[in-house]
Amino acid sequence: MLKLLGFSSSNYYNVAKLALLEKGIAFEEVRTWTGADEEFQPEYLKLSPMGKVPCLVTEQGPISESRCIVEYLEDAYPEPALRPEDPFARARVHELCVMIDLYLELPVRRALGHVFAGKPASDRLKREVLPVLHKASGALQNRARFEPYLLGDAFTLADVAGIIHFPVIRSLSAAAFGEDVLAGVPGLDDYLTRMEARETVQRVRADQQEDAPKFQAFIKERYGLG
Ligand SMILES: N[C@@H](CCC(=O)N[C@@H](CS)C(=O)NCC(=O)O)C(=O)O
Repeated sequence: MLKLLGFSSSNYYNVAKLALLEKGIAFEEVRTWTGADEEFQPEYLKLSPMGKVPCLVTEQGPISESRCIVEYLEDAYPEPALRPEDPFARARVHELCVMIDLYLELPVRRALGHVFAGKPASDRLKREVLPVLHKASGALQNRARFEPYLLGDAFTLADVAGIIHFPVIRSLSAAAFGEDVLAGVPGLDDYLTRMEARETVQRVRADQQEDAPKFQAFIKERYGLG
């Protein structure tokens, strides 16, 4: 059986997990903390070379990077499909996923240390990150349709990315920069309310809640934060 390594407080872990749940693929969860380095579980680097979660362990070997994991799942378990058949529509799904990953989640993640430490972001970080987030919020408004899903009438990998990452982007940007950078996206609030009602998303959220105190204890012990 497939094994998914990581922890339920991680949004990237939850991207892979939500795709597995939506596709109805059996998998076992193996709680694995990050922080792989020379003193801390270096053996994990054999599974996930950058030391990150999630990691999916298949019969053929491990795969890291959430985007690569979900693309693998689409190729290896085509039904139900979370990508359109049409090449252009498929590229549009991929485009939105990449925009969410690279221009929203990754920049706002730079503020994570400040938020864990209970401090606002530095002026420099704000200057560097906020313009990127504003531009990406515009890009999202340019592409997203919310009819009823992010890119139209089918639930796709773009929804998997959106459902999991948008709430994190909103709360982190509000905490670090005093501004929810997605607040002005028309249709987003209703979309997220609809998506939170999905059974698969509720399972992800319940596990996330259960994991939260354990994750907090981990970062306190490992990094003295939280
Ligand atoms: N690009 C990676 C990002 C994964 C990631 O950053 N995961 C975090 C947890 S949410 C992590 O493992 N952080 C530990 C580290 O960066 O050393 C993906 O899409 O899987």
